[in-house]
Amino acid sequence: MYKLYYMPGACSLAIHALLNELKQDVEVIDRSKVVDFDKLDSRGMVPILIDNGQVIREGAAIILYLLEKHKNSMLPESGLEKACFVEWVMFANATMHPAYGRLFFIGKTLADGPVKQQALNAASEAINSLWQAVERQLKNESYLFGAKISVVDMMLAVYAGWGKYFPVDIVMSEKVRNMIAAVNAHPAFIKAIQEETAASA
Ligand SMILES: N[C@@H](CCC(=O)N[C@@H](CS)C(=O)NCC(=O)O)C(=O)O
Repeated sequence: MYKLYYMPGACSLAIHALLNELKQDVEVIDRSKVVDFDKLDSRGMVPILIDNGQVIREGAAIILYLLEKHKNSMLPESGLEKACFVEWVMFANATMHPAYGRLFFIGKTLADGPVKQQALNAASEAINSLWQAVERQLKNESYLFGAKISVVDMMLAVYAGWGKYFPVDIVMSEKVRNMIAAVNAHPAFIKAIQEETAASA
């Protein structure tokens, strides 16, 4: 059985939902309940996946590891199709996630006032243009890669939930909002939230 270290509502939720989608057993462990979390050389962050005693860090690496290990219809076998899928995993993990990360950084480090608000606004404008890129990729489909959900949709839906913590206007088109709503109604995603809520109680 896998072990996954998580924080409620954090990016680790997408990996948890993916494990559920792949029908893999996982023990989820709330980082805040672990005294020696740093012994895992976590760099202070979740997600961390433990597979048979082996520690795997970095969300994108964990996702690609799981998709290569377990049969699924998300990861194309090779070539340009695979490159395109990996591009979007990286877009989510290394572009959209850090764009939201700037909101958290500003929120934590700047004193309340006009300078902080200006910085938050600039960060949210950058996020808005990334959601436009998501809209272009969606075309007229429900999810980024067509009618079937993929881990990229799940990652983006997790980050989309972070905007509410800040006094900013995050703008998403109806198509994007529908995709996020569909992820939030997806059984593997709902199950992951329920399991994390129970494990953190
Ligand atoms: N590049 C890392 C980023 C992970 C990351 O930023 N994790 C956040 C949660 S979304 C975290 O653990 N932050 C530590 C904290 O808030 O104390 C990855 O993809 O695994």
